[in-house]
Amino acid sequence: MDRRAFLRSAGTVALAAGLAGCGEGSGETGDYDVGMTARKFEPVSIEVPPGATVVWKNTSTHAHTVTAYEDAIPDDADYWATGEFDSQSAAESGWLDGNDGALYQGDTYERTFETVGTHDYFCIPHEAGGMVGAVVVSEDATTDA
Ligand SMILES: [Cu+2]
Repeated sequence: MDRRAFLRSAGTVALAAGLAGCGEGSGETGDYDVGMTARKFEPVSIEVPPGATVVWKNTSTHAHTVTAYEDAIPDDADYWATGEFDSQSAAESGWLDGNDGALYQGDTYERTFETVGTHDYFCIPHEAGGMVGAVVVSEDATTDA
């Protein structure tokens, strides 16, 4: 099988799996909370109650990261990022070294948020293009993620 035929059949499998996933009742927003277009998190900001798990999904064909701003998360919150890095500088180095922490098309990342406050984050390769987002953890949040 040549590469193109392989990609075509792989795409078909992915699509079939996606359709099979529909209707299994994981909520009104489908199987994720925050999608990623070519250059943007969608929605940019999401508000959740403490203890909620937020699921990101790369809904584009571009590689992205979900990387917390070390200085823009609550002081008592643990650092978080795709690739499970423990600091922003480690995440940025990992990306430069070999795209560590990348989410490719269809990949998901999830994180449970316990600490009330605003957790700002960005996508390493697209930060300059404005690909940033926020998880706002609030006791007043009415919708569970
Ligand atoms: Cu990106």
